[in-house]
Amino acid sequence: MHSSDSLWHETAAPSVEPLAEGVTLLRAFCREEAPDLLAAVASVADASPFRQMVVPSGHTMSVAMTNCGDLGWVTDRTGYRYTSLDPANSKPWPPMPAPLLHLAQRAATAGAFPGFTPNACLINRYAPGTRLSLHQDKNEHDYTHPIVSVSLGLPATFLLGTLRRADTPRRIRIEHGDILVWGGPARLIYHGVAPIADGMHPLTGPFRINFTFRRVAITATLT
Ligand code: MD3
Ligand code: FE
Repeated sequence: MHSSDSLWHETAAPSVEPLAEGVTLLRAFCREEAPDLLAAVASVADASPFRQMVVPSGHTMSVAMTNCGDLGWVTDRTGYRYTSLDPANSKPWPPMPAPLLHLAQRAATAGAFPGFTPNACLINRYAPGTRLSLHQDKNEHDYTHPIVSVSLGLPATFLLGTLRRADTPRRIRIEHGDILVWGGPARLIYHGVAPIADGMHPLTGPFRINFTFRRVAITATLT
């Protein structure tokens, strides 16, 4: 028994774990730079605050979202799409902060997708009890590029499905500083996030923050 075993998740060394063809889990990849990343998120949210969006059915998402980069993902009663303007203030989404962009590029390279140039970053904020139901990410209209997903704050159970919605997803525990890289044959798999457990994190308080970096085809943009 090591004296710090009860704190292993705070101290475990970074590792690279292939989860499926095209899916790589980079554990603890950005734990050291997390405070800088969270400061960058705060500056984005200053200009484009987190908001709960409405999906076409009329339901309001439990997860609060904002975006940075040239394009941002939005939903309302009329559908899902990418926009260059934040509908809440009619201004361009804030630029992608350099620490976020550079992290996405280093992670993509570590996940075997070198040369990744994201033009969109969706930022999700989960409070305890919130979840993201099983879905595919199809609004990018170009599936040759990977998606890089960065998780900070409260832990989550990630639902890793297959190309068929009906298949029971694997449950993967994701912690502060972990990064998932998805591409190639995995780009269109179904995925989601189970309801977040109650908790408090020293850096994020009662939240999990997730960034997903994407390369959106310019033809996918409506406004
Ligand atoms: C696999 N976000 O924003 S990130 C999303 O933790 C989203 O906030 C979740 O799903 C979150 O759309 C999961 C991991 C992820 C993101 C996109 C994917 C996995 C993916 C696209 C295709 C396959
Ligand atoms: Fe998704």
